[in-house]
Amino acid sequence: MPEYIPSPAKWVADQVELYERTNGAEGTTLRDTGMPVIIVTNRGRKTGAIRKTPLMRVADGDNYVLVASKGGAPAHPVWYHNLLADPNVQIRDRERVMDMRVREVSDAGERARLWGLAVAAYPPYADYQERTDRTIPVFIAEPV
Ligand code: F42
Repeated sequence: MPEYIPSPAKWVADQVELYERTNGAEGTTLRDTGMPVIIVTNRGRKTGAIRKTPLMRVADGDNYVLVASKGGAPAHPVWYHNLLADPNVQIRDRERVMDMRVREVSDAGERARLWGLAVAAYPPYADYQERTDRTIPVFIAEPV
């Protein structure tokens, strides 16, 4: 069984720990914003290790929209490359853990619709996109 390597960012690793330990009863929002968070379990593309990445919860029916914003940083988050290498993930949404498959959204119309859902769920995404000239990647995660 591959090992789980926690995020080097303590606040992130701590949120994952609290979220999972309480089976989604606690740690389910972005700090005190009240905005819901999911956890995407993905496979490290170099280490093969289990990585757990909290993201804002953006639902599209039974699907989830995953936004590789990283606060508008100049480079994509590392998990972006993990998802491209292995699209099979698990998503925890509070007490529910679901096997999902992700694909990066490239169709302009689909991306515009999903970006609209993302910004509605978490308005700072719009500021993040302003902050960087990279196009923030969007994935759709669909139940397998
Ligand atoms: N990040 C977002 O991009 N979008 C969000 O909506 C979002 C919401 C959110 C809510 C709560 C919370 O606690 C965090 C949130 N984050 C959000 C932050 C998110 O969880 C990630 O921390 C952030 O996006 C950065 O992702 P990252 O994958 O770049 O993380 C870095 C810091 C990291 O973990 N680096 C590891 C390291 O050791 O430096 C390596 C991780 C890794 O996957 N390594 C791969 C492997 O093989 O194991 C190798 C990958 C490679 O190609 O090098």
